Amino acid sequence: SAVVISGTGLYRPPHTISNAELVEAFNRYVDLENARHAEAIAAGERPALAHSSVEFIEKASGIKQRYVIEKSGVLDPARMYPRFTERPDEQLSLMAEIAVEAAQQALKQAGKTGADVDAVLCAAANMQRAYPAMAIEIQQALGAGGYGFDMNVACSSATFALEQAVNAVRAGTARCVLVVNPEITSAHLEWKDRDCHFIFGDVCTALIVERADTATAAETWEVLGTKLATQFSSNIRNNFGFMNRAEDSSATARDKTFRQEGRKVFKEVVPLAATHIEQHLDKLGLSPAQVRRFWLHQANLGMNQLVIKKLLGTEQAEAGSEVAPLILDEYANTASAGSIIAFHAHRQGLNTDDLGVICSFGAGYSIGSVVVRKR
Ligand code: CO8
Repeated sequence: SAVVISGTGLYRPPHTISNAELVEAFNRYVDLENARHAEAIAAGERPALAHSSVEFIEKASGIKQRYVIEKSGVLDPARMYPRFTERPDEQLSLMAEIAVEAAQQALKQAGKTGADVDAVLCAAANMQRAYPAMAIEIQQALGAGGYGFDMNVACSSATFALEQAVNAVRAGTARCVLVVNPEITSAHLEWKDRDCHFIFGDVCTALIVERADTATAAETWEVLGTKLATQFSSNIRNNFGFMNRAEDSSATARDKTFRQEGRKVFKEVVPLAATHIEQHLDKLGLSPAQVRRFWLHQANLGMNQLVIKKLLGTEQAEAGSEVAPLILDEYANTASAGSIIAFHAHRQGLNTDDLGVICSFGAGYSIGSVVVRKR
């Protein structure tokens, strides 16, 4: 029997930060820092920090706002990161809480309950803790059976998890798999760095994967194939980890949060992603022109435009149009959740047998594509 995606869910945090709000707080931080170090700056011992700008952000990225779970800490120029309260071990953790919300929506869409789930894959660019696995906490909160585990392939966590889910169902080791992507990017973004402070937003997505003959949802998407690839690069990197203490390095040092060589990433990843999709489709006997919709990773508008141009040629529709819907203007980059938000929010208007491609690309580098057909 075919393996299908039978439900999707989306947890959207309660707060938005517009580019104007973000830049205002950032510039206040810059002014405070420059005043604090005025002497060293005047003596040429330290470079002055530069202001950010709304125009730059929109032009360079296409991002207009982002959702965050906690806003006041991010916009506090004396802090510049969210304010979360540590929870006791007995309380559901924040990452599990947003995963459960997204999961419940996906289950509802699939016509299932937590008890139907027998595998939970929590796939995200960062985990709240090392263990016990977030997935096992989510499994318990939903009343699911079977097993759960966490996996991290940065921006490609969701597509890589989808392949694991499809394989588990195909092999019969699970009947109904929940994939969740809780991305609390606000906690590991460097909000004090103008090169990247605008890039990320918080969100959680969820997917239900099962066999077509167990699916009861009105709308299901057959997974025709998955293709994963990785190629090592330090151009996107976060050195935060359990070795920091033993290495006597500061957990607050710049290299312990997100950093990247944005230009290099742009240049290197666009051709990788386009070629990856082309080769995947070719292996399935398909061509890009036969695909009705591309749900691409949401990092940068220009990047998606180039990927689509390479796939479809210049006269064809652009990214941001119906063929490659854009959600990053509203959500910013949500790491692994981006292409799944696009799939969740923009799959209307497709008919039975229409083809689509979900594709992620990002840190690692990692690229994952999933070719689906509407049933
Ligand atoms: N305001 C004003 N000016 C700015 C700002 C700002 N905020 N930031 C930079 N500038 C300046 C620069 O200093 C530079 O000045 P100069 O020319 O004098 O040196 C000038 O503007 C141009 O800067 P850039 O060359 O950096 O600008 P780009 O046009 O390349 O745009 C981008 C920067 C938007 C970052 C772009 O390069 C990009 O989007 N690249 C692709 C990046 C990408 O897709 N990365 C994927 C990362 S996500 C991922 O894989 C998941 C990781 C795990 C999640 C982590 C969660 C926290």
